[in-house]
Amino acid sequence: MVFAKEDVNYSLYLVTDSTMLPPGTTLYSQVEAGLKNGVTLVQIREKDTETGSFIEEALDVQKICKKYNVPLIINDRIDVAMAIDADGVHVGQQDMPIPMVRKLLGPSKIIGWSVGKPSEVETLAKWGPDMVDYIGVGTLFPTLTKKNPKKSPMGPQGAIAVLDALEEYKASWCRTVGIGGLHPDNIQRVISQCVATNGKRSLDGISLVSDIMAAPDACAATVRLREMIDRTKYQFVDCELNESFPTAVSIKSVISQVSSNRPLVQHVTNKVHQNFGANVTLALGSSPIMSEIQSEVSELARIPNASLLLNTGSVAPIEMLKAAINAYNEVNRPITFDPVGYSATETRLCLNNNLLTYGQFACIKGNSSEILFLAKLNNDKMKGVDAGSGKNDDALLARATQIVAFKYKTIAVCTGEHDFIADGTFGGECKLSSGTAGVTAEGLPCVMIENGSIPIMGDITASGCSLGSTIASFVGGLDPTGNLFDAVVGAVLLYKTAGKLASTRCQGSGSFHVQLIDALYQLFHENKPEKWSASLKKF
Ligand code: 3NM
Ligand code: MG
Repeated sequence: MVFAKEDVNYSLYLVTDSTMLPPGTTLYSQVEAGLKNGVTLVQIREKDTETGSFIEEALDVQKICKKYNVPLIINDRIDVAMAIDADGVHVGQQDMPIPMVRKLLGPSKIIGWSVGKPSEVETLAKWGPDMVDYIGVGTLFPTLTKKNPKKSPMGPQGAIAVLDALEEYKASWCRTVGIGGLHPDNIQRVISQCVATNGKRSLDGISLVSDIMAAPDACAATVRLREMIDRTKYQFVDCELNESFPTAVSIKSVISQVSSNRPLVQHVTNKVHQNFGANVTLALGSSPIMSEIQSEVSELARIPNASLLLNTGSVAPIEMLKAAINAYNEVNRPITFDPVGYSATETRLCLNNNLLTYGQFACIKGNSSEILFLAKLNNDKMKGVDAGSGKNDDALLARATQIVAFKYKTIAVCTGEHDFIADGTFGGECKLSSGTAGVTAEGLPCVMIENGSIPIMGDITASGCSLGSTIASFVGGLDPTGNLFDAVVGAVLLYKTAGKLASTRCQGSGSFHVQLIDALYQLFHENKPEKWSASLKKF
């Protein structure tokens, strides 16, 4: 095959294994099913096959690859690769040294190397651009495919370290594929999270064995993978920081948009919040729907101005939550995420982390303890800083909010005595899969709402959760050109002002409940943010 090495498409790289074929399939039928549906590169990997049979098999696979104009790589066996004139080889750390492989194969063949740590990148960088063309970065997750694993799973953080090393050692020529335990339930997060810290490179592709080779329907499996990879494709966006801060005028405009767009706010939330959250949503001219039915999430997400509130105090099954995230992300409708009790138990930590890596959120809202945990600032510095304590370290909370905004490319909200809101979306431009050039967390716009605490808020149920309903209404009601930061800041300001107003009008916690809804209704319909008591300070 004649092809230019730099044109090789690494996006979906199939590695074969003839020991896991389901009944009724052959190595060839599985490879062809893959090629027909979007596999862009094939590697024959046979660990227990005699040379003669290996060559026969390789020649047959080569014919299929040629039909689809896709390069064929041979694992480990340089002799086999040379004998059949394959397009390249892939070798591991314990196999033939790369300079020898290159000498045998010549300059035009593709050479791939298995890499698990930054020091190996340093080595390949020293060799320069004529040696290694791509690396298999792994093992990412546990896998049963590799019979004698020598490495333990590195996770996305390990892959990021390898990508950072490629940047550090300036190995710009070297392409990358992730490998090991990759399946549809983790591929999106792998693609979107495995990005060098400077935002300048991501994985060039996904490499896998069992998800296609062991699939009873390899066509369907490949279509699914292809669609997922194309949808999550990383783009390097040289984001410019948007320095415009919300004002009474911009918030007024948000409220007008919400009024005329009347968003549908799907709540997946805890039982205690359901009724109050529905009433808060109605007070804001929006329609609540409290649905946890997995089969209808796609339809709901497609309703004009749909918005999803995911509050993980809920008991909805994880599959439903993932389906909902997927459905809203797919049509680019906003999700407000409220990781209730983020790290209170192992179960919640695991659930919330799983969801956080699964999709893109317009807003992540938490109390100070949740946000500090999310920002991983929950060490000694955190002592004395929790949702209830009066004296919070403003600088620390602002920093944590910025880190969460940056890390998840979202609008992060940290509630407490003072509220902090940071914009990690670069004016709504930046997607999870986008790079952020030289911008760091500290550089993100951040505001503080100084209104003092409203103690009676803590005496009713679901007051924090209903701020989530308010944010979800506002982000759902925005026009397509509307500004997310304005919407979230507007929602928090409105909620705080309403809380203050209600606390002066009520006679106790029972009437506070009622007064809060009245105040939200009144302030929303009056739409005079210039008069609100809660005020904004740039941080
Ligand atoms: N190499 P599956 S992991 C062939 O870490 C291979 O270098 C790995 O199989 C490495 O997609 C692996 O079925 C097996 O998990 C990947
Ligand atoms: Mg090997």
